[in-house]
Amino acid sequence: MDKRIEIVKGDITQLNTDAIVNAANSSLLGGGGVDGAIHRAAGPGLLEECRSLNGCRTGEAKITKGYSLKARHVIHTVGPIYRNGQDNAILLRSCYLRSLELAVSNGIKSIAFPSISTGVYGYPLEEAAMVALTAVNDFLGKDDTLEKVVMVCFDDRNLKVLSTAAAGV
Ligand code: AR6
Repeated sequence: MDKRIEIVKGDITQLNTDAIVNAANSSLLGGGGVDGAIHRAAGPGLLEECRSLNGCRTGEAKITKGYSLKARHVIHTVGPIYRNGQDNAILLRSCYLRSLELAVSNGIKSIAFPSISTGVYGYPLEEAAMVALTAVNDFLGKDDTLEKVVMVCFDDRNLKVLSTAAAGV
């Protein structure tokens, strides 16, 4: 696995990477989980800017400023709602790749991701961890501008699953 990938336990709203990624919904107008936490920590300016973006499709990403966050930018991506018979992995991989592309095109050097889709959207954590790490690792294999990609785990189980998956990437 690329040495620029770090797996940490914590609250993504507290990180001081150049950008943090939000696991949003297609409205981009806020919600629960990490989305709610990011909007609360960033303050009302974030929602105001999000209103001007006209939403975001599943698997795509949009960038805003970070407002009261330590991070200068928030990259909002919309993970798939996990369903049988849907290309869940392709959509989830796309969230990571589109977010990293946006980061690079905006001169961002460090970025932090939550475990997209693994909360309300029901993506099994083990499967999601493998998709996430593989996508980030593949991207970094072709990029020499990003300096750090932090995979933020909110709880012990998430940390254990991601660490185990990392051993196989
Ligand atoms: N820092 C890091 N990770 C967190 C934090 C935090 N502060 N809070 C939660 N997590 P979820 P989804 C983890 O449900 O499944 C929202 O309502 C959490 O433990 O936030 O992509 C949106 O508006 C889990 O591992 O996002 C959408 O409607 C991970 O973040 C919908 O939920 C993702 O859980 C998106 O669902």
